[in-house]
Amino acid sequence: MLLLHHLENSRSQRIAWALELLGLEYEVKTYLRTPEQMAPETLKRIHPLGHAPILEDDDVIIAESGAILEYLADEYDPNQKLKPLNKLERRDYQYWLHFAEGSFMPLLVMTLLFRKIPKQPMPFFVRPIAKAISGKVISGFIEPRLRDALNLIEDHLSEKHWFAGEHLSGADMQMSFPLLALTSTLALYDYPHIERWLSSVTKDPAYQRAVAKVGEFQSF
Ligand SMILES: N[C@@H](CCC(=O)N[C@@H](CS)C(=O)NCC(=O)O)C(=O)O
Repeated sequence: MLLLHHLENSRSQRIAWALELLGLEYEVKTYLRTPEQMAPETLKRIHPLGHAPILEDDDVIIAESGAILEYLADEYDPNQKLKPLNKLERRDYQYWLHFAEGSFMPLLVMTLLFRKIPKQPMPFFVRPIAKAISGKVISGFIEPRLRDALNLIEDHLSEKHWFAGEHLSGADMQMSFPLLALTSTLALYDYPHIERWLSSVTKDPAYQRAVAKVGEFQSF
């Protein structure tokens, strides 16, 4: 039996999308975030890091969304719904599958953390300094890299309908979380191909079924 350990408002949505696309039967166990927005300690009983998503397949436990997508593609994808169809698609599939968590998500997580720093409790005279340092890191380090990443994605999607080519794949699932998360804080008007791709994502029937089951991502 497939069991998706799902943390509310999180990356686990992409795994529900994959499970729906493959037409698999699965159950969802939903965990609520703590007041600090962390995963609850109970998730550590399933995997030592206690991060979502985690997929349980009888006695197999898999963490890391990219690894889960690869597992589903290896074990449950005889009709190549998640997998790339040819060698060329495979190159793009692998690149974007890894880029999503390896290069893109760290920029979003850093932005979130540096935005939070000046809001933490601290002596009043330290706050302007914390604000200035955080602002400098965001504008000097993170934002230029984020722009480069968005330009790279926009260029790619100006030539391909989906990340791996002309058909939906696990690479789109991996890229969906950071791009959906970004739309909650940044208008993507300057990136019409990313907007077009996001609209294809949200219209996908399997995506809609997944959202109906595990909820829509709210904000980052
Ligand atoms: N690279 C991992 C990241 C896992 C991760 O950080 N998940 C977040 C949810 S979006 C989480 O569990 N956060 C709660 C916490 O860190 O306490 C993946 O793609 O699965």
